[in-house]
Amino acid sequence: MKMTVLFAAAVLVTQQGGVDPRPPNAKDQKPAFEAQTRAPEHKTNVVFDVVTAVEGIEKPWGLTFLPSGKMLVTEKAGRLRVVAKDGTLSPPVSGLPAVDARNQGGLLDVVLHPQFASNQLIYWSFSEPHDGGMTNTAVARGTFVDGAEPRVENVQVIYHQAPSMASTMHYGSRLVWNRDGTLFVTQGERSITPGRMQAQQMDSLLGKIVRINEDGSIPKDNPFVGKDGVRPEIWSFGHRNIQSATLNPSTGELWEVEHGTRGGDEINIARKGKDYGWPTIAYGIEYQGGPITGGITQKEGMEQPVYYWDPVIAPSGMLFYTGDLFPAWKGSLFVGGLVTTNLVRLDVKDDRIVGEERLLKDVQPKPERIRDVRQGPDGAIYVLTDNDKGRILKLVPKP
Ligand SMILES: [Ca+2]
Repeated sequence: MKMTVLFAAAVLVTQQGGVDPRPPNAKDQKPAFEAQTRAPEHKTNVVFDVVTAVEGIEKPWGLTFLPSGKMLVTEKAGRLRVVAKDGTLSPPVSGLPAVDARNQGGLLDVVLHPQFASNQLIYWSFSEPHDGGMTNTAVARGTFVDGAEPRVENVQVIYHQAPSMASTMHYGSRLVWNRDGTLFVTQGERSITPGRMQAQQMDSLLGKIVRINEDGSIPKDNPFVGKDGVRPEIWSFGHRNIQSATLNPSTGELWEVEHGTRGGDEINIARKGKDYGWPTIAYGIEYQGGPITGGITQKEGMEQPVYYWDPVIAPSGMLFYTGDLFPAWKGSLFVGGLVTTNLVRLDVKDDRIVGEERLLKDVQPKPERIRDVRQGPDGAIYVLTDNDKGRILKLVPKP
């Protein structure tokens, strides 16, 4: 009996391919093109050490590097902290507006302005509280003042996702600077059905990636500027919940990974004015089982994901590696896995995924959900773990 089960499992893995031995949730769905899912496993066999750079950070969410060699790290509960080179955490940076930290909400991403060295501006995203438990994703900026009691000054909330919803889920959000100096804000559709149904509705900012200027104004060359009934902030639409995004350094395009339901996490290249399909088309099935919307995965006029996972990884954090410390990983795309508690490495060729590898599978103590992944100025890979006593792990080559 045991032999039979093992044999059956082995056959299944062979048929399905890819790194994940689990069967798909949507057994009858077919990818739109070869290797759109379950790309062949590609082990790079890079030998590296995992160093705990910092520990004791409560539910860290976003991480960025200051020119001084220090780091800024957000804690979901609403605290921003400065991490000294020796790993000590500052008191919370004062001056940030309140967040609604229920459920998936809180203080989320943090980035420096491209000219931070001269203007000391930092930007962060968060879930903004309103009366009656209504919330929305928002983006603020402020002048960062370091010191024994660090603070932000001249704080302005430059973007509010609208409408606010009575939901504590699917806020997105990552902040990514475009090469032209505009800022992409990736968002979610707030999970509840009335939110989900707005992801392709153009008078709503739910389920959209928006593109704004550094002061929150609208770039004149946004795709829907001047169109009646369409929010001019919109860059792309039909998204579910995007917690991973970065520019592809070789093309300058915005890559993102969004959470699907059971079996629909997907990588997209978010292009100007395009419709990414949610909730009309989707891979996977509903959480409670059964088809999503009409149960279709393709439709004319809607973009196909570059890649999808069924079962899901629950993605958060994203990085194209460009450093010199790991030559074998140059050009690799890294994505954090919350559910899979590992770091996903992908081989990218001509805007397609051609190989997959799972790293950090053996990091103790388990489980260590991966919330963010960044490249440090030293070329090391930094990983945030999503725990009450979260850590910043640093991947360095073994000496
Ligand atoms: Ca999609």
